[in-house]
Amino acid sequence: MKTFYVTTPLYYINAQPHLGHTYTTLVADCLSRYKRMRGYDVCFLTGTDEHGQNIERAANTQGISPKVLANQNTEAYRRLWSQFDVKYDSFVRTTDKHHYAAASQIFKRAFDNGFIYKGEYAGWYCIPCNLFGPEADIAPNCEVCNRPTERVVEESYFFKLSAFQDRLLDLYQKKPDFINPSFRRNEVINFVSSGLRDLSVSRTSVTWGIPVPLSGNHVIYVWFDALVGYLSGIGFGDPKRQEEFKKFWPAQVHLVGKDIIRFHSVYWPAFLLAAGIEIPFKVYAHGWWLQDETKMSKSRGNVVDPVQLLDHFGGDAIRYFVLREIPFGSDGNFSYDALIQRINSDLANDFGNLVSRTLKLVSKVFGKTFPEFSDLVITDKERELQGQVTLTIKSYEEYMNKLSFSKALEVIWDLLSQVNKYITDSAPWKMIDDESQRTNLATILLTSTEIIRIVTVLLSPVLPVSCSNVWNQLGIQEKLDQQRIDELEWGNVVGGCTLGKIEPVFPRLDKKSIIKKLVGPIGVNDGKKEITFAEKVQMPKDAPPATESNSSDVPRIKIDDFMKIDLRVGQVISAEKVKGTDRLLKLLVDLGTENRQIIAGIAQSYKEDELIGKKIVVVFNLQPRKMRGLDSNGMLLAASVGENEGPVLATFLEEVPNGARLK
Ligand code: ME8
Repeated sequence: MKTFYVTTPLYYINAQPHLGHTYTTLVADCLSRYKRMRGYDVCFLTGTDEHGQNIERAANTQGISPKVLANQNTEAYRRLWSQFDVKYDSFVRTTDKHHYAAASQIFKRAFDNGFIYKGEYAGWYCIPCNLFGPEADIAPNCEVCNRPTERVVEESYFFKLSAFQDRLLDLYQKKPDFINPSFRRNEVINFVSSGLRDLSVSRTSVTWGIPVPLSGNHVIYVWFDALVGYLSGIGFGDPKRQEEFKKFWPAQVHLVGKDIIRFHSVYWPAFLLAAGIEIPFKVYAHGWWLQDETKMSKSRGNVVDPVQLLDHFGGDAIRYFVLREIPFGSDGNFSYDALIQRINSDLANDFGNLVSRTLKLVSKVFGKTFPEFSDLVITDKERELQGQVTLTIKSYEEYMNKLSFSKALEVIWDLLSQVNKYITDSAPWKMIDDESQRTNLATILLTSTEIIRIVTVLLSPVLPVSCSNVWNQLGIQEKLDQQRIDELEWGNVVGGCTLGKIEPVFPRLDKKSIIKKLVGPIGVNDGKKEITFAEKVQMPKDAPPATESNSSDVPRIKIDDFMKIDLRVGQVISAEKVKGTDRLLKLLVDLGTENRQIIAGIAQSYKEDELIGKKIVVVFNLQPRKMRGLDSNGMLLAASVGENEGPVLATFLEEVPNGARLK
């Protein structure tokens, strides 16, 4: 049996999963269901990346151990995948015991083969992305997330990435299919051609990680650790699972977002080559889901919450939307308008309505059981549709094999539109009472039902729950997930089957009422552009003049400068006096995606109890600093109103979600 091994990234657990993570996982689920239906022995791996400084810090702030935090947060991912009916075969956590063994082994192999040496790292580091920054005198912002990097000077093991430049270029040359989509290949080739620096692959200032097998006080660099998850998740490092590893490695495809293509197409093959392990066949980097044209990400606070999408629209509709709406590989803007439009038009009208009007007519004319007709009148119209079905299956497979999900769905919808037209043109409902039209009527209904059967099989990787519902309505005894797409062909399969309960598969949504419900929990407006902070908080007409200086004296900054400051809504969870000071309070603030400790000089104006629950404005991307020996991670905004008065906190007149960005 042919095998197929597909992976998603192992997601960081420092925040809740959002639509972006959900997207990659849904794609992997759809692809692996499709491959199973093509007869492959599939392994679909997902998991969580649980080590690193950001987790260590978040746990410290919350006063719990990193492992406890990891246990809590990895559950959010598992729960979400089960709610979306995602059927993965392996879920790897980088804190799994056998993963420790695997990562140590790969590190040791690379060392023994002469590709790891000891040195000192002095440079910049982005803690949330676990990415080293370029050489610079002042802290550069991270090239991936644009947040400020931090200075790191410490002893480190280095991986001789520079030794792999030629072998990597040779790989891209000999296996042009390794990096996908093809336009990403050139980016990677340019990066590698411009010269590779050796990579620091251990840290001494972090303790939450896998110990370097050669030295007690180093832990393995998080990316080295996490990438090995693709091996440990299928048994590498576990003597009892060697067969499984041999069966599935090398992976057919690593699905990733374009943000992490370099790690997968440069570092990962180099690590594998250094350890003497075969490299995967393909890395596919898809585009980003955007909100207001910027990447949806926890750090920007503009994420769409998949749990709320599930509550309002159901898993299948979301699966269909994300796969259909943007071509795999490109970026796309998320909008509720587009989502509701797809549900109502494609799912409820074109597919759902075809199923219910066909099956209702069948049951009205023939009762519960499809007759086994032998004397259908096949005309040119039916022959044309049969030909169309054959072509659709072929194109669908071609597109699915290329991971062009949107195109694969488009060809199915072309077929649906033809069969809908066929029914409308033939008007079978006019034939119900005319005995002389019985055979014609049967031909039309069986043709339509047959196409529904085939489309249901083709759509089942994308719409597993709804297709299984349609399958039950068709009353076919064989199981849907045992259907083989490559064996699908036209035939009177439904003859003799007894219909199940006929009910709408995709009820239409009332846009107005759904938007009304969404305004509350998800915080959207009616599909128009988001209301900006400036529009929301208008200055009253009789506002006093600015006290600091006249507006003409104040040097102006450009909007780009302002946009560098990331302001977020926070909510105070706890507050206590910093010992030995009159002015400072130690606050724990909920920022939606994380809780942070902030030391603020507001004790003169506010008692601790008064602050609990208060919504405030936090400078989110300020470098953490120490105040009176305590970590302060962010800053509150407050107005200074006079020399003898304490500061007045900026807050909100209306309810705002924690973590919302101010702009
Ligand atoms: O990078 N649009 O984890 P991560 C589309 N732990 N996809 C998105 C997205 C968006 N706006 N935002 C995130 C890591 N994703 C590492 C991976 S692998 C060995 C280690 C998806 O939690 C996309 O797949 O930051 C992206 O590459 C991944 O989530 C990043 O997840």
